[in-house]
Amino acid sequence: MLIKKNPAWQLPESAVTPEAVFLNRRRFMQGTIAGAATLAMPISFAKAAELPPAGDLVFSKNTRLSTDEKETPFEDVTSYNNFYEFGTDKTDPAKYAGSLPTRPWSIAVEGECDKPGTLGLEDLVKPYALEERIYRHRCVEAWSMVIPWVGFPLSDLLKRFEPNSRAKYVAFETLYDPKHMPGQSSLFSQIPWPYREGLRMDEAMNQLTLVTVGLYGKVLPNQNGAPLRLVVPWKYGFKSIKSIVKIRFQEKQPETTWNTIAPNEYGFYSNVNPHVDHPRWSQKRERRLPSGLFSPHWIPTRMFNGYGEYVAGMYKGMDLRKYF
Ligand SMILES: Nc1nc2c(c(=O)[nH]1)N[C@H]1C(S)=C(S)[C@@H](COP(=O)(O)O)O[C@H]1N2
Ligand SMILES: [Mo]
Repeated sequence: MLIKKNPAWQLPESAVTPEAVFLNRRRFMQGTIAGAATLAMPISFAKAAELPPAGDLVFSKNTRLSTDEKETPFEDVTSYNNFYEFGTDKTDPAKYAGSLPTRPWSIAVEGECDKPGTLGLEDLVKPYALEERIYRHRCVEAWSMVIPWVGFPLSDLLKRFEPNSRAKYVAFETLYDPKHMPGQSSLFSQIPWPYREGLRMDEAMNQLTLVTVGLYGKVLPNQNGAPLRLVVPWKYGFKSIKSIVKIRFQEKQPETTWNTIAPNEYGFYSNVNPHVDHPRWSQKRERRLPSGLFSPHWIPTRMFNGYGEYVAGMYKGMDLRKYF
């Protein structure tokens, strides 16, 4: 079984304390405060997640798993989006996602597990202390951002449903709501809704894989996948599925949206890989946002988006050209 009780990498509970309460009011303090003061706090103060419909979140910073690269401004992160349920233009999600009702919201967890069930958003999120992780985000279209996400490890959530030994993959589905998602009712849409994604079990349990409920210290804006989305930072952005309503453990590799539409262009794995080009463009470099006509800000793309030390081991012996 892939599930360990107390993996060594887990944030110590002592790092999750009411310190977070004031950490959250502190975009001005860039350093880390974790350390002596935090360690002295009793673990009983560990804060369960509270998820208001909007506004500030309470969290601690995971500096170990955060990059110190310059963050992409909030404005770009929330106005240059891919969320085809709301249209295919980068500006469509910010224009149209605002009216999506994200409360009440429930998530069904089913398939190869001993404790399946459907939970309301609040119950699903409540047991977990939130942490901030500043990750690189690399879209398959060759642009990238640096985003301070707020969330908790997917592994912690999945364990709770007690996946069985046949659970080799995890499948995810986005909400289907054509009334509020104009892209789903569009006659021009080529996408078989709902949007679907999937991970191999070890990828889902990897410490980097984050269930995300916020960014820049605030509740996730709708255009970024409210109320709850995945962030898988070593894979192309389309693996980071938004506005999730269903999670299913399964023995077979899940069918995923982009792989189904164009299997020769978008693989199931879709690990960021500068050595395997997209059939229509190079993946050797990326435009780091903010990026302008006169300062496009091209930078080299890194294997596994720079997260190789955490993830390369999962692909040992695999031909990453074949399993792209
Ligand atoms: N449901 C759904 N999830 C999705 C998408 C989408 O169209 N629908 N787009 C993906 C793509 S291509 C990217 S790059 C990221 C963008 O996330 P962001 O807008 O928060 O930067 O979301 C991913 N998740
Ligand atoms: Mo993307």
